[in-house]
Amino acid sequence: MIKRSILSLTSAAVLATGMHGVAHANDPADVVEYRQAVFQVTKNNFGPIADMLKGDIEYDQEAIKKMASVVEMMSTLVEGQFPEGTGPLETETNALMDIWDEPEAFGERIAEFEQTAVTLVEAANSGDKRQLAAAVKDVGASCKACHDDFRRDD
Ligand code: ASC
Repeated sequence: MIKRSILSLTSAAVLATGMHGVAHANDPADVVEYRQAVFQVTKNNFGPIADMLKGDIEYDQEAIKKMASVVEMMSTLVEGQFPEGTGPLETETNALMDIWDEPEAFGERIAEFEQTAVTLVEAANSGDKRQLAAAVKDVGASCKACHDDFRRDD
């Protein structure tokens, strides 16, 4: 009896998750919300590393390692978050049409972000401040290059 309730609870949860998945795939606003959240988490974890290097906030090696690994994880979530139908013609977004007009160039920018983020993790784990500063510069340049070409200026 108890087993059966657990089973039906599980199927309810699976069903709910599945339904959410379908909604996510079909509703451009949900896709935009998700990708903006990814970039928000990226910013909230990348910014403090730069601030610590500048001495604006207290340097914390363990926090840096954690934040760098979050940035790296976020970088792996960008690919696939700009499907057809989620551009400025279809929904409210700062993403420029160039993303869909120049998918190869956009793909290269995403790949750059992923690569520089891996370098950031390596630098964070090394504990070498100069290596970290170089990696932060490269990640920042990758953010900026993509924003310059593919994000609407506010
Ligand atoms: C950040 C942040 C960005 C990038 C970009 C780099 O900290 O929020 O969008 O760095 O400004 O030029």
